[in-house]
Amino acid sequence: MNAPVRATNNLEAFWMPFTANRQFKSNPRLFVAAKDMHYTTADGRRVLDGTAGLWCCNAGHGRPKITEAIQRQAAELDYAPAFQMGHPAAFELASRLVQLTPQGIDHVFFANSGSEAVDSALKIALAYHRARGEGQRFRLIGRERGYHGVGFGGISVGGIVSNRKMFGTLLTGVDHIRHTHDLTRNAYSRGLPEYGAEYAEDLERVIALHDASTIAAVIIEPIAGSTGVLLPPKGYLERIRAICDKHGILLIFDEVITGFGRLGTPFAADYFGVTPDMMTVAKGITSGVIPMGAVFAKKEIYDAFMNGPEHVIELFHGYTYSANPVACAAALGTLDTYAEEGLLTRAAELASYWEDAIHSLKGLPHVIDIRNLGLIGAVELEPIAGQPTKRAFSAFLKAYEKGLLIRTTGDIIALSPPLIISKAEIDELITTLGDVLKTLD
Ligand code: PXG
Repeated sequence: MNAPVRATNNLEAFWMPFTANRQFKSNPRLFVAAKDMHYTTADGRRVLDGTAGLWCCNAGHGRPKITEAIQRQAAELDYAPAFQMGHPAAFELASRLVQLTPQGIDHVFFANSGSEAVDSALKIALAYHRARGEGQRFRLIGRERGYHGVGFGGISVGGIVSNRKMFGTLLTGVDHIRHTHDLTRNAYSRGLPEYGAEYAEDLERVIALHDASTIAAVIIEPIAGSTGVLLPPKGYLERIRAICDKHGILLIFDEVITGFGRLGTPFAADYFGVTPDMMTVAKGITSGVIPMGAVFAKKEIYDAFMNGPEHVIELFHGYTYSANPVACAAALGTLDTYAEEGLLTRAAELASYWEDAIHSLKGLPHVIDIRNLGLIGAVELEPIAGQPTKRAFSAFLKAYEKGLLIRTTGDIIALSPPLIISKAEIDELITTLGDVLKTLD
C-alpha cells in the first residue's frame, strides 16, 4: 500500500472558520513558523504579530518553557479521564490560578475554549440559583455588541447581529442591555472614556421589565474586544456591580481577551477594582498554544453545590478534555513564563508609550476614532458608503503585504500585540499601519 499523500496544496476541503473562504482560497495567506514577535509566511516573509494571534499568544511565540512543558507532559501522561479521576497537573494549575485571581474567587472549572467557558459559566449560574432554592431565576442578561463565543449560550447572550441572525431562536429567557459606544461624546479618548457611566442604568430598565427575581446572571466583557474594542466609560463597571448586588444577580466578567496581562494587571477585574462572581478565561491561559478555557468562581458558588449525599455528582457538566494533562502543562509553562518575565504587569509599563504611538495616527485619511487601554488599541475607520467592512479588510490585506498582522471587525482595526513587544516594535507596528492608512481608498 502506498503511504498516504499529504495534499498540502489542496485548500478546498478545509471549511475555514470566520473567514471569507473564496477570497482566501484564491489568494491564500499561510503561516509556517513563528518565533517571539514574528510569524514566517509560506513565501519566507517575516510578519510582525500585532494581534497576539487572535488575542491569545500573550507570551509571544515559540517560548521554550511552554514547548518543553508540553513535550514532557505528552511523553509522561498524555491523557487521564476527567470524570471521577484526576492527575496532579490539574490540581497544581487550579491552585496556581487562584493565587492570581481577585480575592474571593478561588475555584476553577476547566473547559477547552472561551465559548465552552462561557456556556459553563451560564449553566453554573442557573444551577447555582436552583441549588439555593431560587430556580425561578432563569434569565440571562448580556449586552448589545457583546461577544461571548459561538456556542448557543454565547451567541444568545452575545450582541453581534451577524453571529446571531442565521441561527434560529437561540436560548429563550435572554435579554440585552445597551452598549456603551458613543463616538459623539468620546471620540479620541485616551484610555477610558469620560462619558457614559449612566448607560449602566439600562440594567435597571431591563430588571424592571422582567423583575429581578427572574434574573440569574449578567455577563459582560469588561472591555468588549471582538466587536471592535469598546472601553467601559469611567464608573460604568462599578455601577453594573452595584446594581447586580442590589438585586441578587450574579455578575460574570468574560475575560477571555482581557485576562492574563492585557491591561497590565492579571485580570481586568484587578485593573478596574471590580470583582465579579465568576470570570471566564481562555486564550492567554496557555498563551494560545493548546486549547483551554476556564471558569473562575467564588467560594459561595462552589459551596452551594457541595451538599447532598457525598457519592452523588454535584454538577452534571464537563468535557472529555476538561483539564487535559497536556493543556494543563502548557498553562503551567505559560504561568512560569509570565512570572519569570513579569509579563502580567508589563503592559502597565508600556501603556503610555503605546497610547502616544497609536494616537499619532490621528488625522490620517478615513480615521474617525482611536482608542487604547493597556496593550489594546483600535482605529475606527469611516466605512465606504454602501460597502461596510471593505475599507478595513483592505487595510488588513495591505498590512499583511507590508509585514504586519492586524485584526479587523466591521471597519475597526484592532491591535493587541504579544506582551513581550519592544518599544522599537511598537514604532514599527504604528509606522507600518500609518503607511497602510495613507494608501486606503
Ligand atoms: N469571550 C470573549 C470575550 C472572546 O473574545 C470568546 C469568548 C470565545 O472564545 P473561543 O476560544 O471559543 O474562540 C472570545 C473569543 C477577534 C477574535 O479578532 C476574538 C475572539 C476569537 C477570535 C477572534 O476579535 N474572541
